[in-house]
Amino acid sequence: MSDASPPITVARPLLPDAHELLPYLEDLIQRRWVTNNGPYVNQLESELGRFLGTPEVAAVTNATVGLDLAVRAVASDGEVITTGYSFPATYHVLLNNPALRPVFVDIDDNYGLDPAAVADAITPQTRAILAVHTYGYPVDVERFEELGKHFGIPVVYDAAHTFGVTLGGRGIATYGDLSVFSFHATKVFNTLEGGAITAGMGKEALLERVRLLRNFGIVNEEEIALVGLNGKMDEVRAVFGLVTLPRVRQAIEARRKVVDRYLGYFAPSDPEVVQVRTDMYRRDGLCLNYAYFPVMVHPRGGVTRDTLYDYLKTRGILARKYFYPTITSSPIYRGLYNPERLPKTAYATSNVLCLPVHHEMTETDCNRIITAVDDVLRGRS
Ligand code: T4K
Repeated sequence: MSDASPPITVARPLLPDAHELLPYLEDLIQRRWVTNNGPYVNQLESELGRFLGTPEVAAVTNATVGLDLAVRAVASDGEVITTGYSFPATYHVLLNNPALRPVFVDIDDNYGLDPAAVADAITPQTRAILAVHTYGYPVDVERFEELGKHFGIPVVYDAAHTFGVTLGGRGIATYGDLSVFSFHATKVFNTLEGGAITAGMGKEALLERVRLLRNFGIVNEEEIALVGLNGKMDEVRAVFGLVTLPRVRQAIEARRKVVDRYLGYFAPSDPEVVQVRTDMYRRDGLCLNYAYFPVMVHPRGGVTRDTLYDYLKTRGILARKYFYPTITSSPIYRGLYNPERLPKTAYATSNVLCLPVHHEMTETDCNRIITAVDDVLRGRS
């Protein structure tokens, strides 16, 4: 494949055809109701509830604001135990709230918050746990449920990557106290920018608090109950979501084919050199959405993540160093954590590369990527 081939990006938005949008846009323009809990947002919330297997959903303007709202709904001050191995949105929400103190603990082998490390970090000041289902791989939700119950601490999931993931037939949205999904253009399901918050089983009342916080804390024309902010989704983005949602299962199936091709190449490789979480794809009862395909490139194999990234780029393959930079690699976070406690976070920050996965990728694209990776790993680059 020549370098003149079009670049393959790490992600690509799932978009409707323009003609599908027009009747909705004409309707909302005629109606003159374009935001503030409009009918299309309400409809999208109902349809998302059915898709995610949860009774209620609160749509938000993006997942970053959604995380802020979810954390505010469960914790007004004190410590929040979280991960530094994530997109900055996760921990910036905590760092931007002067009443909260993030306590960073390490990740496990699946890149998620390690429940044992969380248990060790719980103190009388702990007010919440904020865990991320990184790359769409669920964290150990059973163990977090036990911890939450035992210590009386709410568990919030950053579910930005896990749209449509199920465990034993149960939607990932139904675990913990609250979950926050991202509908950014690069995600499995998108509304250009956007997101949603769901409540865990038996925690539905929390969503009322979230809805209040999402609308500045205003109850009605006479009453403000909470110091909230503006987290609302508008009608245009809701329309994009409504038209796109019926296509998501097909898009996930297209992603699965890409990942199967990657696994065909990577699964037999030496995990001392290059490692993928093949176990995740074979786990009984776990239905993934194939959001990302992280590859750990162990530098002891003679190749580094960065040399692989650079070479792929020369071949028009735009893999991404998700997640780099993180708290362990950026000087601005110095003093906020103990580096000795985060060895896996630091290692993953330096050595993980996410290969492109999206619904428009063809078999030819996959072969082009696998050939380029193989060139690097076999020293032919
Ligand atoms: N929690 C976690 C764990 C997250 O990963 C994220 C966001 C959040 C919370 C916060 O969610 P939001 O507040 O965003 O809802 C992207 C996304 O902007 C970000 O949403 C996402 N995670 C993160 C992992 O990736 P960048 O800076 O890498 O995106 P960018 O612009 O480089 O796009 C990546 C590729 O996607 C491009 O090379 C091409 C393709 N693309 C992108 C856009 C925007 C398109 O084809 N079309 C597009 O419109 O952050």
